[in-house]
Amino acid sequence: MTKQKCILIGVPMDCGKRRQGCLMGPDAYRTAGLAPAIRDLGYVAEDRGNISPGAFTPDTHDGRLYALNETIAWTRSLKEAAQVAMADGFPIFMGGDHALSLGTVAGVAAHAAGQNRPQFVLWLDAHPDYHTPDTTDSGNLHGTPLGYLTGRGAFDGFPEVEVKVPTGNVAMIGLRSVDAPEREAIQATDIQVADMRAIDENGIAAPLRRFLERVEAAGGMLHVSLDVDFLDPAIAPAVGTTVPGGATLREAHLAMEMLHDSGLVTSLDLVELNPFLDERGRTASLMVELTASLLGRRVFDRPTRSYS
Ligand code: NNH
Ligand code: MN
Ligand code: MN
Ligand code: MN
Repeated sequence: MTKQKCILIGVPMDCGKRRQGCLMGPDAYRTAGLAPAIRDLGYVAEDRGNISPGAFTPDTHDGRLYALNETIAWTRSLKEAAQVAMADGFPIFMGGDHALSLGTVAGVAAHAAGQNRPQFVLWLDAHPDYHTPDTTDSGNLHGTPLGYLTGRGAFDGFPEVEVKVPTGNVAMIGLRSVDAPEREAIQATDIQVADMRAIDENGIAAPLRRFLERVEAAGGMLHVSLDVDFLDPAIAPAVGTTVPGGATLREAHLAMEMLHDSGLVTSLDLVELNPFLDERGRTASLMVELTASLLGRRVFDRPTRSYS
């Protein structure tokens, strides 16, 4: 990306699942020094404070879907905020759980359509989050954003997604916990998938490079949605849904470095950080380091200074 203004938006959204704590995420990122890390790289970093959901009828929590009304209210305000922020710079959404992407990506995609550019989405996550309200058995709406954004199934009460993200513009990297209805649905699409088995065999660079080439060829805008559980829980314990066997520290940094070098990334979600589950802030700090890599922090300019 060109050195532009980074706009930090706190999203203390915690209703996408039952386990609480993600509402502390935005302040954990501030405490871990996200804004100064960005400024060190030569950008302007503007923290716009925290967003709130619009008014909503309180949820009773006795339905199948958890906190449906609150999630819809967040989606409305986030979609609007994301669209506004896109016009001003490079938005970084400091979550908050992954349900926030229902709104952020909808807003970002609406902006891209206004620019006549296709929207691409990179989902870095242990999970595909490709459920619909009908297929989820947990009832946790953080498992549904990619279902919503691609126009899969009915999302009654949610704002209409005028600009859907085509499944062919989505890549999921890091998968290792996929529910049966998600697996079946994904296999029937052209979504690009690199599960952990593929990463073990071929590395993370190959599938990411392939995806970036497609974004570039299409003149697309690229939204990156980084779920803490993409990372191995040994290095990132502050998440409610730990799944062993995740990305290593170097796999994650390499992905971020390649994303920076591509110059294609136009918006970023940092999601699912639960500071209540962290160990001396190490996960929040790691997420700040990864964001710095995405924004261009590096040891040397390529090619590597090497004696070989
Ligand atoms: N697929 C599961 C569900 O729908 C888990 C989703 N949890 C996540 N997604 N953390 O990233 O409940
Ligand atoms: Mn997720
Ligand atoms: Mn996940
Ligand atoms: Mn499930």
